[in-house]
Amino acid sequence: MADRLDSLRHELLEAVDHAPDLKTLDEVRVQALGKKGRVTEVMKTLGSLPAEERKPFGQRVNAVKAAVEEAIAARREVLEAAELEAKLEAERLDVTLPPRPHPIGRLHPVTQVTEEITAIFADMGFAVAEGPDVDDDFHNFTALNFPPEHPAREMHDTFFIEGHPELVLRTHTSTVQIRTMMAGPPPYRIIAPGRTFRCDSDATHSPMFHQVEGLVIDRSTHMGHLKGCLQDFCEAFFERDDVPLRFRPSFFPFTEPSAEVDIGCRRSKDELIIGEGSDWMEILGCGMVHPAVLENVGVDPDAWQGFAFGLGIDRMAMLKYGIPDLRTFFEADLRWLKHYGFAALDFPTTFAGLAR
Ligand code: 2U9
Repeated sequence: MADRLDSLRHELLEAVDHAPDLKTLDEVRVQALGKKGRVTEVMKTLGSLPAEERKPFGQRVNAVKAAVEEAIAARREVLEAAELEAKLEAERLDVTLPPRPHPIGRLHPVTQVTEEITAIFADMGFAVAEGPDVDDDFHNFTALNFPPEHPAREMHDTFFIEGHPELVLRTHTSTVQIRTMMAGPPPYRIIAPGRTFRCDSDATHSPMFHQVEGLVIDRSTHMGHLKGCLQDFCEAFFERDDVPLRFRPSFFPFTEPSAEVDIGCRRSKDELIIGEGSDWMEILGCGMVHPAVLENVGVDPDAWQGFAFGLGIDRMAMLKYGIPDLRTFFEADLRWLKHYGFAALDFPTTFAGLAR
């Protein structure tokens, strides 16, 4: 009997050590230790032995069982490591490979135009700043000099967060300028591109849309700098010299004086040409930052001044690339994206061309 037990132990340990993979190892485990396994079967013979032999024999069978269990655990560790190694080897990714010559993915026009606008302002020395889509009443309204009863604060214009009456989906990216100014001392020269939200939906309004806003604050920046900056921007963006711009007086709570900017254009039956002709079209808003706003963020309005502007990215994309319906922007239609999308990896630069 003792010999049989020794050879069983030897046989089982051999099988464990030679199991080529985890599946075979598990089969060996079942054959050895399962309900009808070899060790289990030997254990069942215990009852038929004379009483004095039961204890020592039982101890020896248990020792075989423990040795097999230990060998299985050790072998499992080795096999698991080998399987992981093989998997890593098979799924190896060379991130230094060049891109496919004809990538099928396209950039959404909103992404393209955001990158174009960013490239132009980056060349003028603006940094890009970002902030959260969900912000509070203070950053979205109060700090920007909106009076408490201002209609923009109403339920039908602004999305509020259920259960959090002080939180809103930002209605403009001006929240980012407020955060930037509160985070450190002037001067500031930033643009803030990003998603914005207003309770409005028709052919020309989407409840989610995109804006770029800009802010320049230093000791002596004036309205002339604002006009020059926006003139240069429009010429770079529409890729032509001498675009006619018209500044019309307007009103925003956060700027004083404020202006809306029209660009010269020609409207014919089924065409719109930007940058020439005798018609006008509104493209952006701007003004000198209201002293009350500077005060609200702890910047001394007697020492610092400057301008801000805002424009709608979606609308700029429609104008520049002749996309007729805003609603198609967010339908995630692959045929639309194939038609209006842009090649990835062709980064817009002001020297090599914005869109290719
Ligand atoms: C601070 C101070 C002033 C940002 C400005 C506009 C004018 C403007 C609209 C353009 C089209 C929004 O997307 S749109 O509907 N924006 O007309 N935005 S001045 O002024 C600021 C911003 C931040 C601290």
